[in-house]
Amino acid sequence: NKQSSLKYILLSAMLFLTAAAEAQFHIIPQPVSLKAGSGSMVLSKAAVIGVNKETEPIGRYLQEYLNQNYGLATTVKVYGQIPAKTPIRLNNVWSNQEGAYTMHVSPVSVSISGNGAGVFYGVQSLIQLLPTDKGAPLKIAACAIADQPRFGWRGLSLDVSRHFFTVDEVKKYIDVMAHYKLNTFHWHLTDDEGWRIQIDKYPRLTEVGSKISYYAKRGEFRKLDNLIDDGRDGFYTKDEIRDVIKYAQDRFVTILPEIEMPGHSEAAIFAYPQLGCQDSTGAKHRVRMLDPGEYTFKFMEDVLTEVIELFPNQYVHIGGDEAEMVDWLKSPTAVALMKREHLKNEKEVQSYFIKRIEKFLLSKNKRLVGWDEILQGGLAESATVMSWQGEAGGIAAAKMRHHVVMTPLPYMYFDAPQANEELEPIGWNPPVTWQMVYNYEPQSKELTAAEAEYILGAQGNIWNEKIPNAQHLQYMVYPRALAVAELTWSPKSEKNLDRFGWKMKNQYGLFKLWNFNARLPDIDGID
Ligand code: TNX
Repeated sequence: NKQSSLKYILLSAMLFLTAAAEAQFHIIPQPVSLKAGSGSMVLSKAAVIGVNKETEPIGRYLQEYLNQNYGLATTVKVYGQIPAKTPIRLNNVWSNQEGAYTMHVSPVSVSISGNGAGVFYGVQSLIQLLPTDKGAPLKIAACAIADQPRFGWRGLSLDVSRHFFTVDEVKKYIDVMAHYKLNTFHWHLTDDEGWRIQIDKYPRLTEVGSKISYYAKRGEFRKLDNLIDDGRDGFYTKDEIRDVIKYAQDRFVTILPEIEMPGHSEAAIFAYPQLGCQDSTGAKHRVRMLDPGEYTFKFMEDVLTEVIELFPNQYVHIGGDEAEMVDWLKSPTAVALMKREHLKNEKEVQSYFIKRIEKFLLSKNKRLVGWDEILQGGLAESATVMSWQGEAGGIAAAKMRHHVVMTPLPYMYFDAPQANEELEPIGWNPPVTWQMVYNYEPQSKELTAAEAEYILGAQGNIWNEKIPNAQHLQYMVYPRALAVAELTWSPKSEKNLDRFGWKMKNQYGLFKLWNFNARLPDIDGID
C-alpha cells in the first residue's frame, strides 16, 4: 500500500544519506566509534586553538601543521578552563586508557578531549579529515568520535646500518608514522655493514665502523654483491640522537634502540678486533660473531650504559638473531666458558650471553627485547620476544608468559616487493601485498585468551640492503604501514578490507601534501 511504500522510500533515503555521510570519514586507523553529524565546520584564519597547560605543545603542533601545509595562521591560547565558544578546543581530561580520546565536530567548533597521547591522536584524526586540494576551504564534516587503541605496541622499524639515513630523513619517517598513530620506532642502529651511534668510550666504532667504504675494502670477508653502493657512510652524534628523541616525544613516539649481539657484529669487530670470535690459532675464522669473553661483556656493558643514558625507553633491543653459533665451538674462550658454566652446547652459550646482558640491563632498570632466536638454549627471565621467523617463536614465548611483539615473515616484512615482482623494485622474498598485511592478526588462534594478553602488538620491519635512498624507503614502507596502523589500533570487529582500501586511496592527497613518496596502489584496478 501507499503508506508502506512511502515509508520504504524514506527509509532507503535515510540509509543512503547515512552511508554517504559516513563515507567522508576516511580515518586510518578506523576509530572505535564514529557517528556522522550534520553540517560542517570551516577553519578560518582567525581560528583560535584553546589549550590547557598540558595540551599546549599539541596545540602548537597543530598550529604549525596548519601553517606549514595550508598557510593558515591560527592563534594558540592557554586557559585553565577553555571557553565553550573557542573554535578548536584541546582538553586535557583524565582517562585510565592510554591514548584514548573523544572528538566532537559541530558546525561551529571542534572539541578534542583525552589525556597524554589521546589529544594528539584526536588531532591526527582531525588532520586526516581536512581537504588536501590546495586552496579548497578547510571544511571538516560534523561528527562524534570515541576512540582508543587496541594494542600498546604499534611499531615500525628502520635499518640505518645497511643504508644510512640522515636526521632529517629519520624525522620525516617518524612524522608520518605518528600521523597514523604508530607509537614505537625501532631504530636498528648497528649491524655488519655499519655502526651508526656515537659511543664516547669507543670512538673507533664510528671512526671506523660507520664507514661503509671500509666495509667495501673488506673483500677478504664477504662480497658486497647485493648491496647498492650509494652514500651509506655515516653515524649519529649524541646530540643528533637527543634531537631525534625529542622530535619523536613531541609526536608520542617511543624509540626502541637496537644494538646487535652476539651476531651481526662485523662493523664493531672491524673497529675493535679483540671483540671477534677467535679460533685456537688466534686467527679470526669468522668476522661477524662476538667472542663470549670478559673483554666483550665489559665492552657491551659500556656501550649499553651510554645507550641507556640517551634513550628514555624502558626497553633496549639487543638483537640476538642469526648468530653463527658454530663458530664458538672453535673458540677457546667459548670452550672454557662452556666448561666453567656447564653449558652443553653452543645454544646454551648464546642463552648464557643473553642472560648476562639481561641481568646488566635489569640492574639499570631496563628490559631486554630480542629476536626470537633468544628462545634457543633457554629464554632470559624477563625478556620480550620479537617474533620474526613466522609466529612460532612468539606463540611459544606467550605460552611461557613472556611479552611478545609480532613481526612475522612474510606479513610484516616490507623489504619484499608489494605486487607483481616484474613491475616492482627488487626486494627480498616473494611479494607481500597491502591486503596480506591488513589481514594479519597478531593474537594467534593458537593462544588462549590469557596467553593472548602477552601479545603487546605488532610491527612492520624494513631492511635496507637494497634500498638506496629515502624516496625508495618511503615507497617500500607505505602504504603497507597503514595496514599495520589499523590492525594494531582498531578493534578486530572493525576490520574491513574494502573500506580500508577506499580509505587508503583517500590518503594519497595527504602523501602529496607531505611530499612523501608512498606507493599509490590503483585500488580500483587489480592492485
Ligand atoms: C634477516 S629479520 C635479518 C636481517 C636481514 C633480513 C633480510 C632479522 C631479525 N634479521 O638482518 O636484513 O633478514 O630480509
